[in-house]
Amino acid sequence: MYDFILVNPWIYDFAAYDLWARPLGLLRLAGLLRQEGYSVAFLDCLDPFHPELPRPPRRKAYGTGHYFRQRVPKPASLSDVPRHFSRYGLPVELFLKELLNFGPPKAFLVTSLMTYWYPGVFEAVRLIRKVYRKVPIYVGGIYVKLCEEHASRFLEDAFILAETDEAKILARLKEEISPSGAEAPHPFSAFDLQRKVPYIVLTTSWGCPFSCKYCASKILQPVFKERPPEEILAEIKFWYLNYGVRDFAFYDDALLVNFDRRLGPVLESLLREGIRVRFHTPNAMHIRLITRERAKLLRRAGFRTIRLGFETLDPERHRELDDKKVRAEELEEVVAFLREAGFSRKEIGVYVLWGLPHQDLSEVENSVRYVARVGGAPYLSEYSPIPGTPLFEDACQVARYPLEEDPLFHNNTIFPCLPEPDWQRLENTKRLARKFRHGA
Ligand code: B12
Ligand code: SF4
Repeated sequence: MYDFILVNPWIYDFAAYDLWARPLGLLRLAGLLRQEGYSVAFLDCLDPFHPELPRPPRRKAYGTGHYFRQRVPKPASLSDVPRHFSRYGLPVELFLKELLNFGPPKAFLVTSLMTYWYPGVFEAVRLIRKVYRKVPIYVGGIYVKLCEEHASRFLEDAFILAETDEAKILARLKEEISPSGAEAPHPFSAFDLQRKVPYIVLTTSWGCPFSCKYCASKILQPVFKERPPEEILAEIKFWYLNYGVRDFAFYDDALLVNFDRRLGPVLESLLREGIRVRFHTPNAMHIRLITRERAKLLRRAGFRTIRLGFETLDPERHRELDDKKVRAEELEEVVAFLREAGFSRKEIGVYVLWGLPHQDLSEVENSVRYVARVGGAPYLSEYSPIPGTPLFEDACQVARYPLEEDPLFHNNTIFPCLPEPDWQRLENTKRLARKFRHGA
């Protein structure tokens, strides 16, 4: 009997892609629990490598790729959105088979990510409860933290743990479940519980010193905390040497903050030791913190996917969003540093935020053109309203859905804050960004 089975639920959405998307919080907890002598198993609803999937999903560069998906009916409340809706991940029968194979544990730990992905969490809890009627189920993670009241209302069969501090989570679990005394294979996040390890995701810090009005960073991690460089280095080397991993994605909100005492020394050490890996930053980095020297070091150390948080060219919008991380004119210089260091346009993705309350599409298109003009690749990032953030109230006022009633309405794909979306015009703007990404 396992002490814990950790569950990564399905995604129900209009689109989903494995862009280095792993349940890092859950796999870190698994690693920490093993160090406390607990035996753990991992049931990954998003496993793209399950041998019994009806069709193996296509995998792409650097370990990214598609999930298996099955079309499901669109929620009635989203019927105005002209897109299909799918469940991404294992067919339900495979999930049940895995669940039975593992046998009942002392407890289940179910994670949650985007607020609007809660249907996958609910489905996992419902099925676990159907099979194992008495085993405690703990549910935590980002949706639970941001929408605790909603989770508590609908997940009556589970214990809701709206906590993001690892020490407090561990203390709570230790109070209730005693360890069987299993030996931990290593002290890092438990990626070895996956069927394959095509890449690793990690953070070097938690939280962010800035407070942009649309962002949940301060709610999830109120205090900015950093890991010692030696620990980060040891983690990268462990996966490189023992599992042959070459692709690493950082999940930090503030990867470059205090560069000279955290990321900088890690990269220098890797270079000194001849460790050749590729780094990716799907979560944006702070533009202002990239200097000419740092750009060169990032390149030499193997950074291949750069994403920069630019958001908009409009200084008034930056002020309104309390977004102090960048001024528009800083982008041009930093893209030049990166190009000089050897990054191609395609490798320098620049996020432009759209779908904000009261935002005109001409502002978005100007930003996209500007990014392309200075040599970057524009990536559109649709605004997702998040409860508890300062912008959420404005969002509620303009949204065409009751955002407070159902987190499904936070889905970025539906542009909830556009009172009357012109889907054709939105498509044209996407096309414009795509054209510039391909260097036109
Ligand atoms: C990495 C990341 C991504 C990855 C994918 C992540 C994944 N696994 O799928 C990528 C880059 C693809 C991505 C995309 C997007 N993201 Co994102 N992303 C993140 C980020 C930076 C890190 C998440 C993470 O792993 N954190 C680290 C781990 C350690 O923390 P954790 O999971 O919370 O776990 C802790 C606790 O919650 C707890 N815990 C976790 N599970 C469990 C289970 C139990 C039982 C218990 C007790 C505890 C527990 O333990 C951990 C202790 O440290 C967060 C911001 C953040 N700082 O968390 C945003 C965040 C989740 N993303 C967000 C947004 C807005 C988006 C996008 C909409 C951006 C855009 N406009 O394109 C897209 C949407 C993608 C889609 N398809 O819908 C928002 C949330 C939006 C929402 N409505 O929920 C966040 C919060 C960003 C923000 N700062 O506001 N994202
Ligand atoms: S800089 Fe990025 S992570 Fe930090 S508060 Fe602003 S949007 Fe959030």
